[in-house]
Amino acid sequence: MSLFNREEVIDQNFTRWVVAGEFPKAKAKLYLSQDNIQKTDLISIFESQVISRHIDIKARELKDKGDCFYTIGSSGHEGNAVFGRLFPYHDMAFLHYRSAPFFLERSKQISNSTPIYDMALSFMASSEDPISGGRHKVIGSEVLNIPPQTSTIASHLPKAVGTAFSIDRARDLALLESKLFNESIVLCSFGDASANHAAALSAFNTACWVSSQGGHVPIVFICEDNGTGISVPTDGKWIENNFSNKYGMQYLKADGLHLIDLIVKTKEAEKICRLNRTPVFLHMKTVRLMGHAGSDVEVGYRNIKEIEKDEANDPLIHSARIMIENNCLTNEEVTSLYEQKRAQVGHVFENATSRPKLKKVDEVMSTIISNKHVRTRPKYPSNDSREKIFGKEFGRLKFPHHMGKLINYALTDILLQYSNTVVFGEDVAQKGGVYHVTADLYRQFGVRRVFNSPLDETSIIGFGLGLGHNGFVPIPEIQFLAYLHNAEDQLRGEAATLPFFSEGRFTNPMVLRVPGLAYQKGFGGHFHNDNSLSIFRDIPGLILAVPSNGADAVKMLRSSVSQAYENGRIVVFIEPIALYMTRDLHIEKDGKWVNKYPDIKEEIPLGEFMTYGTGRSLTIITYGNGLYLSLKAKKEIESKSRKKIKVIDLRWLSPIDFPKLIKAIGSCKKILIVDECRKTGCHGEEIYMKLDQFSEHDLNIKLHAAEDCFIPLGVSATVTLPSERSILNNALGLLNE
Ligand SMILES: Cc1ncc(C[n+]2csc(CCOP(=O)(O)OP(=O)(O)O)c2C)c(N)n1
Repeated sequence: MSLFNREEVIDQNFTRWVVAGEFPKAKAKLYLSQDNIQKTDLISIFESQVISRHIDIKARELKDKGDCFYTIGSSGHEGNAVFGRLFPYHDMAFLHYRSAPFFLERSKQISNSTPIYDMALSFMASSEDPISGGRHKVIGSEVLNIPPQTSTIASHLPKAVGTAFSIDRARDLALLESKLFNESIVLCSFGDASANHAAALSAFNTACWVSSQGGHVPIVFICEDNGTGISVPTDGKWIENNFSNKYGMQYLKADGLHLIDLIVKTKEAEKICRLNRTPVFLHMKTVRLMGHAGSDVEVGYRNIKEIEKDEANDPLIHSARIMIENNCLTNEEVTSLYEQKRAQVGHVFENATSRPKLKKVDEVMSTIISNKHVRTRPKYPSNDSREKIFGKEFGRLKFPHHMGKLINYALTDILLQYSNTVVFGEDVAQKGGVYHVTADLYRQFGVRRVFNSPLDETSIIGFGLGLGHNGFVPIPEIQFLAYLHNAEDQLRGEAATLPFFSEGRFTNPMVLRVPGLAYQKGFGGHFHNDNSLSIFRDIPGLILAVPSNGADAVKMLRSSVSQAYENGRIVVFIEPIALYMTRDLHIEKDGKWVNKYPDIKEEIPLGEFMTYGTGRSLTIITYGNGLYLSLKAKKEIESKSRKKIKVIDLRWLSPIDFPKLIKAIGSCKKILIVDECRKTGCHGEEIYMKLDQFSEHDLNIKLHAAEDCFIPLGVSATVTLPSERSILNNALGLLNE
């Protein structure tokens, strides 16, 4: 037997010890009579544990042959089969990657399930894999209420909290779109090392924060503590010391090697959580067998004695002992079951090796934007109901207003039309947001629809994702663009990948409002004037909206919500702060930057841009503040050059319809891209590159973007940015070439 081939050692130990009746001692003597546990429960759980073990062994064998691609196993974590048995499948489960036993056991709750084959297809990355369609080895299932998770640790915790919160909120609002039952709870499992992660701490904190204020967050956090994170040990008492006294969350400890203890503690955790609707932390102590994952060689960092000690505490051997002690199975029946399941798994996995894979670019990419649950949007609200909700403001809709006010009106109509929308974020409720864009919404719609979040961006986006899992269309706000970076993994790692890895079975409908960009007058400073959108440039499937004026903002916000509602899309809606209160364009009191509130049916479809002017000497392509400044400069450019130009406002930075853009440029050969964001990584770079590549004409393109610098304070705040003057100079330069 090889020092490196621990699966063979573990496999042989099992049969040898069961035949010889040599079992490790239990920490506590517990019997079936405890808590009315049924033999059928134990046998079923044990069977799932055995199947999971054989899946690990077989997957490794197939990986060596090159048939199987990703083998992060569940060995040592077989205790989680208990959770699969005890929690009904309508409790949504956000799972740790070592949850095969859970999945196998939960599958038994529904008829006609084929979990071994489903998992085999996933291991083999076959296009027939019923969850990811061959895109990743994930544990997930729509019917079992298990959103698929890849292996970014802890990133699923914030959204699990959001889903937990959504359950009672959906009940209180009588939400028709709600997917979970009123009595449902949420499960969320993770490893001991993952419990240190900022995303995890954010989730625990938010769950407790909400709960301590009387809010309902029915979630069982399950920490599967195997004492190590890859090669870094977790101190034996760390998890208990850290979480046993957390305000707002009850802590329970269970022995992951002892099915009966685990069943008793799990039932207790479930009862507390389901009845009290409060968070519970269930700490399952266990071991990790066969190293971390496929290529990991545990002897490289762990003493062989320690490895053997864990192997002697194999949960399967403990479970076998419990089966025999409680007259559920005899020694022979245990070994016979073990071999039967080996044969079954072997057969199913071998069959799956020949199943088709994704081979073409289009096939792989077809699920980036996908949604299997298309909805038809609700009817427009009646004028009577609008009048009621707007109150005295209703009569003022016909007057011109600045962008901040118009977005506020649009949010009112949206909350009225879509009863599953909620607005939340830092200071958005009573205060109405830093810039009053959410003013009055709290009063109009109440705390259940408009609420303040804890000061934690990860939780805000995570909450949004979680609410989306249960029928809501969340409209969260990140207070300033710079702070989105604190939470960007929730967008790029979690939200954007979900339809891709689930073939649209799960989506993240959401409109994330983000006030941002620079040019705030008399108020510089980096964090309130962040001028970089590059984070959004490379996230496949994300919609990025940047309106430049109030009327556009209203119409684009409506399209954004309908994209989220009908198509399950994630939209990031950037609101240029500097233009919130802007009223005039050329001279004081010209009122050229205020608009009347657009008719309730008006929208701007995705990708549709706006052209100002018809000149062909020069085209300025821009967006946001860049449009405002370019239009300011346009008159002087035309009078100084005696040539006519046009200015294109992109409005949507993702997607950009390049064929249409090239058509709009027409025969014009000189292009000035005005991008208010930092040169490196700005959208202007992409526009430059694609125009150059796709246009049939030989274009003379210039990118005029902000310097690669942060925004300083006070009067220096605009020094590094494109200005009316610099746009004028660049335009004249191009026109004179
Ligand atoms: C955010 C993130 N950082 C690092 C990793 C790499 N990584 C994968 S698993 C793992 C250890 C996790 O340990 P633990 O949470 O204890 O779970 P276990 O694997 O022991 O079950 C690490 C560091 C990751 N997947 N995600």
